[in-house]
Amino acid sequence: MAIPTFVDQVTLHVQAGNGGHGVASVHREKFKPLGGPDGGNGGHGGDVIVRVDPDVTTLIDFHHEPHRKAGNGAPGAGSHRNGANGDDLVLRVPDGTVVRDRGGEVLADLVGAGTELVIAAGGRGGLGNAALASSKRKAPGFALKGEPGEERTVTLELKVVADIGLIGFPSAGKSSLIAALSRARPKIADYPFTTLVPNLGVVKAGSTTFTVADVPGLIEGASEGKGLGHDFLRHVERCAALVHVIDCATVEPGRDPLTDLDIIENELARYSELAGVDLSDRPRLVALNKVDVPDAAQIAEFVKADLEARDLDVYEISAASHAGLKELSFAMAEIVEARRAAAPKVEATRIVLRPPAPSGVDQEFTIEQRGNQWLVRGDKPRRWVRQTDFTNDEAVGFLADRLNRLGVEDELLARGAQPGDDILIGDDDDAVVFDFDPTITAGAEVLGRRGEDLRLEQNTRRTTRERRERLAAKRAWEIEARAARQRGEEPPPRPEGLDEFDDEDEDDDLLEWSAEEVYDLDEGDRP
Ligand SMILES: Nc1nc2c(ncn2[C@@H]2O[C@H](COP(=O)(O)OP(=O)(O)OP(=O)(O)O)[C@@H](O)[C@H]2O)c(=O)[nH]1
Ligand SMILES: [Mg+2]
Repeated sequence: MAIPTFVDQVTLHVQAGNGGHGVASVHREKFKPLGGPDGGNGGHGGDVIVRVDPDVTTLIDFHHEPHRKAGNGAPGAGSHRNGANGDDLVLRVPDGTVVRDRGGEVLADLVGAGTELVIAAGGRGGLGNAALASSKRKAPGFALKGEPGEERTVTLELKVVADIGLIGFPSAGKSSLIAALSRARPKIADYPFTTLVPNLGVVKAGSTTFTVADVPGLIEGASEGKGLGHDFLRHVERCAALVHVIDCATVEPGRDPLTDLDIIENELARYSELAGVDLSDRPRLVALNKVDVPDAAQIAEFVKADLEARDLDVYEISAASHAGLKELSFAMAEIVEARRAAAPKVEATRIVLRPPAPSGVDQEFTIEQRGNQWLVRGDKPRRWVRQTDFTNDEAVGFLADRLNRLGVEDELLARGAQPGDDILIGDDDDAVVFDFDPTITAGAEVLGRRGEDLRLEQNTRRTTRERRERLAAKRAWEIEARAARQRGEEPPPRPEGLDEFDDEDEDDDLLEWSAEEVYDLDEGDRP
């Protein structure tokens, strides 16, 4: 088969850029041995984006090059130097491209110039130790790793957004007609099914420019798979009008213009039914072709009145001699103009679509029990694990702290996880396994050593999260009380349960990583 001029479906493998690693570095200067952390952040990886470009009419580039990758973020460096962000990769696609995921689910139907979809998001760059420093931890000895960019396999499908569709029997002259009307140069031959994939042509009539699609020929029973079937009719689903190209010169038995028209209409009706799209409301034009052949001219003359009696707009044409083409193309233009005038005006805004997060859950994390294994899933836990350099204890401690703040440990305890259970975090295939080693006791019977009952102890120890919450509540109350006293008013009563603050509650280490710090890092804000 010749190189297809029109590729309408292609599988594309994309890889977004990886985030650059943050770096742990300490400023060095003569006579100043410990100058503080100065490790810069890694750059973000580039996204892979598909964007509608009206100048692109085929997906053929992706057919030739189905693997695409965006740029990686550069790693950070010492002296507060941040790595450069990776370049986004913008893939230009034709108007009307439908993007599906591997499972066939539609991610986006890209219509309108500039509409774009991020099909694979770049990995975030890791923070360097300078950005991780806080008032309490002045010199972190670790940095966060850059996250890997998303990898995705999608299919791109193009429904030709043609204004006019040419339909008819094989060899009726559809390709000859589009060649006569436009600069399209499809294969033309005197055997059936010359056209295997649709051709698009751009036609100008007066001041109107529009596109015409020439699709393969239809025969009786196409809806049952005869000939080339009828699936290619999806390319004319969005057409403003359909043009019946009818061969008036055929000598095949059982063929005549009226029968041909009925058969094609019947196949269109079957397609409408099976595909769930109504084509019956599309205006029809009839082009009686090959009138340069004397017999054909006679037949055309003869059936014209019958067709017009059916309220059809009929044109006697010859794709060979170009007779009647001007009238036909102006009739097409008129329908196209009417449809454009009726269509709601599309704002030229750039629409940016993002596929939903793969997990699709609202909660920050979910926990699933499998025997004495616990699977923790969620975007944040997964990302945090990827950012962690497991060869560095401090980095692992930072991860544990972040997970605690999110409430993972509390939830595990509440669900009955026992010390020593396996905690799996991340995706099924590359989860990281931890031993459950809770820092606290929520239920004494869970953690009390033999011979002890922690419930009897006066200071029931609280989880780190609870302690932080209590501390925050106390601080809020203190501020309010002070303000009230300044106004000369009675301070509000101490909140319930906060009457005895013990040493544990006042533990300054609680503020080592303040919640704001940890979460702000997470929103991608760079200091
Ligand atoms: N005499 C004459 N022959 C024509 C005319 N239009 C097309 N033909 C011939 O009819 C044959 C079929 O033409 P195509 O344009 O390939 O027909 P098609 O409808 O695209 O056919 P498929 O692609 O097979 O569905 C070719 O041999 C053309 O030269 C015409 O106006 N006059
Ligand atoms: Mg053809």
